[in-house]
Amino acid sequence: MASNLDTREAGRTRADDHFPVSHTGVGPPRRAPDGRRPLRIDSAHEPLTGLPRFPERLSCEEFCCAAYSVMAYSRRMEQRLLELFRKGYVKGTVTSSAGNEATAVGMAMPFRPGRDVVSLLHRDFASHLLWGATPRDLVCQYLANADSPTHAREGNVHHGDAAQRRFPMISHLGKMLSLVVGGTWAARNNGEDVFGLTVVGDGGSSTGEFHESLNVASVHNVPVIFLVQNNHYSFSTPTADQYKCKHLSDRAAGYGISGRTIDGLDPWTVYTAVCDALDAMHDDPAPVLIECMTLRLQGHAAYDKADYIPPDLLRQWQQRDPVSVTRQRLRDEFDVAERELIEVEDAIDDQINRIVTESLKVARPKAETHGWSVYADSSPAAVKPVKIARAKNGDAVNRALDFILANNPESLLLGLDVGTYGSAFKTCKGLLECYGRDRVIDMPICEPATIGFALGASQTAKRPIVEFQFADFSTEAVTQLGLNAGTWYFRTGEPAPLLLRLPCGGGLTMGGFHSGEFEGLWSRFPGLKLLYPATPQETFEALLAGFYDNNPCLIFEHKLLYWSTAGPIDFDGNLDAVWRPRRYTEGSDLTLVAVGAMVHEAITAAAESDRSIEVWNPFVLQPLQLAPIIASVMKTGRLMVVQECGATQGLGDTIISSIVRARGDVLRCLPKLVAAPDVPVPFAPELETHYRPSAEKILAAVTDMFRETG
Ligand SMILES: Cc1ncc(C[n+]2csc(CCOP(=O)(O)OP(=O)(O)O)c2C)c(N)n1
Ligand SMILES: [Mg+2]
Repeated sequence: MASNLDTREAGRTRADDHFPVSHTGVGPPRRAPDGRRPLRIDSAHEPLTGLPRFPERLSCEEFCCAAYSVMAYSRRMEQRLLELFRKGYVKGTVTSSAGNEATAVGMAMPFRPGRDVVSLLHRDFASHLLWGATPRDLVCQYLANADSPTHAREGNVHHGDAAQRRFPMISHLGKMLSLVVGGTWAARNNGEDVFGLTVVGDGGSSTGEFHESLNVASVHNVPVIFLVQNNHYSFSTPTADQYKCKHLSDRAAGYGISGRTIDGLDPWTVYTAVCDALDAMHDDPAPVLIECMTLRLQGHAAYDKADYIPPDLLRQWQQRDPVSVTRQRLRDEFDVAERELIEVEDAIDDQINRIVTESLKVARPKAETHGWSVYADSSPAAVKPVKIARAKNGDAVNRALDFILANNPESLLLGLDVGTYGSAFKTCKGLLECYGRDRVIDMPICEPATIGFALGASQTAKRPIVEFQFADFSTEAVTQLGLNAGTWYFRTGEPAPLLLRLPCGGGLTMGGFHSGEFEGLWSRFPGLKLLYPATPQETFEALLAGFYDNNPCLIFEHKLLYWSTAGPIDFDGNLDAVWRPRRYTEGSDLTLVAVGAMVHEAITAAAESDRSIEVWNPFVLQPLQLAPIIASVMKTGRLMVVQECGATQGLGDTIISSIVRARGDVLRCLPKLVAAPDVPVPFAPELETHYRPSAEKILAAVTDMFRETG
């Protein structure tokens, strides 16, 4: 699949793009033949990705020399970005790494870019350089110009290179941790010797997903370093208001893993701790928690003067500035001459000047020619035909999952109780026995981290399927699914093939927390596709089409239909043809549109009515495809939509307004929406029956419609 962010190829190999640290290119950057140290700028402009990585280790001198130039580069570049922000060239804001550079360099240096999996944070400018970003990329990203690596679709720190396993962060703290766990797990499951690094601040460590991700990584033995950058503040909130334990690394015990707190102001300490952790994880795959005590020498972001930090404390911190301290160490311990350091710093400044001057000349993005699609292409595909004489909806789910798992070794099924129990509604029965625990995986109760895990795995060559035990619990994962997975392709240019299964709907006396549908909620997120089948044939088709699509696809499976509706399955294998509305009856008086279990109520109503009613199911709820239904309305001149949920919760009003906006002129009367009242699904059967629309209520609405208009 070609990336839509094609600037990755454009202009990135030019010498100026590369970070100016030289080394001999083979082995550690020991002194070059001419006696120069690795911190010297080389006119050949070797990329930083050439530095020796795990399992090699640099000596303290080699490391400190290389580390200082990256730290100085980061500091100077960010100062420049702040200037550009104040002049209005940089958009958004700048969250300075000042005080965090030692940690950012020490933690990133041992890893292998393009192989290990990482997600970096907003104070990790130096780590991006070490992980393959070019300074020019980063400047263009901040300027949001036409060469921005995110095509100016995202700003400042929200960048990375998903294809190279450097997952771009979203703002929501804690949300990238589980992606690294999933990406690392998947790559290792594919036989790769891979590790993960994921970063969180002292503030971010209070999020639920910090806990969820550590727990999942521990349960599944995923060798990821969870690195906490504890800089004493979360925006204006000091750590005293953030947590009560002595060290955040103390929490490791709760996950049965090792944890330590180290001095994050000394790059060598961080480097050796990370190398030691990699050695340990190599022998015994398990996550490790490392808390680096760092500083934030400036406000949270460009707009923040940090006047809530006591001035004395800030002065003490400035004495410990890791860039100055490391510089001094080079002079004191390794006899680096002041002249040599100045030469390096001047060369850094020269390069930054050149890059900034050039980047300011880059064109602004053009809205007219911008590729606006939120969806990755899915090449037309066909699978072998399938015929099943008779199946219930629940069987159709089971057979479709079996088909997918049997024919796609990269597929895996995740969820609560999907393994041994065969899922709460038994739709996954027998799959564990056939495909094993590596492919049918019972997860801890953590919907957000499960979606994050699946999204990460989708970036390292898996095609995950996730079952929410009930659609109601999908609300737990709104950020991960709606904002992270849904926007993934738009932001990164990489597809995020995920199949999400949502057993939904009422009629089973399960009350407000186990009976919701939620297609209205999920339709609010661009980048997701929604399918709502109503028959075994449609269920089978929807699951296959959703699986083979390159985007996150949500399949609504009405629970009431699982074991109450039966029919044949005869699928010719044409996946493209699946994406269309379905018609059940032909008619000339009224177009009756229904989704989910309401399809069956609508079919019953049509059969009992003395009017000629054409019943349709849009089936594809996002992106809505209404052309055949509009054609039907042009024939009948009347439109009624039925949905099981409350009027403001579903897509009925959207369907009506889309049709009216397209061909309202053909309507002989006002369209009608038959929906539940706008209340939570009530529990008692008498109340729920009253709440849910039914064939009788549809018939009454049909009678009203014709009585009113003739
Ligand atoms: C879930 C969430 N809530 C609120 C914010 C707004 N926010 C952005 S950064 C930040 C402070 C983060 O502090 P910390 O995790 O300690 O990282 P630091 O900025 O100190 O490096 C906050 C509250 C957010 N990004 N995500
Ligand atoms: Mg902090």
